[in-house]
Amino acid sequence: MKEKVIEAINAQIKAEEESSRLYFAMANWCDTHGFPGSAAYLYIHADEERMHMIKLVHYLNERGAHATTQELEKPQNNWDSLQNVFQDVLTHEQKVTELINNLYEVCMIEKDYLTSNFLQWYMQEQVEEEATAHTVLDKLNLASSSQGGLFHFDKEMESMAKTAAAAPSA
Ligand code: OFO
Repeated sequence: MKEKVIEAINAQIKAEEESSRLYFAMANWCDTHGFPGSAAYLYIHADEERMHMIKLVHYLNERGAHATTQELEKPQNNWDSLQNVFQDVLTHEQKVTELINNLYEVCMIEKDYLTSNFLQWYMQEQVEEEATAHTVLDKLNLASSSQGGLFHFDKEMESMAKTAAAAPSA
């Protein structure tokens, strides 16, 4: 594999692990602010990001390169409200989409068509994750305008967490 592609994938490995830790920190915040359903959903999201990281690690190693374990940024730990948490989820997913696009571009420049093919899975995943983050935020904005709305929103997040936990992992 070309060095530039290896470097770019290692950078994405770090980014996926940082995403996992950010969602983990958000889950902890929800857990301690009366939103157990949102916490359950975000704990699962944290696990999924870790799985995205591991998938990249295996890919690099299988192709004869070497995935590296890197120093990570400390994630944010406090938010002003549940709305801020889920707004940050959306903003973060949009940032990850940009990172995946940039990674794809490196592969195209380096003519690494196998890796660009491998990245299709991540691109599809980003489409789904951004769409889900938008839907969740819309629901939360609606819920926050009615009395008891946040309680019901949190219950809905609990059932989304159950569905996600039951889904086969990719
Ligand atoms: Fe939600 O992002 Fe990983 O890839």
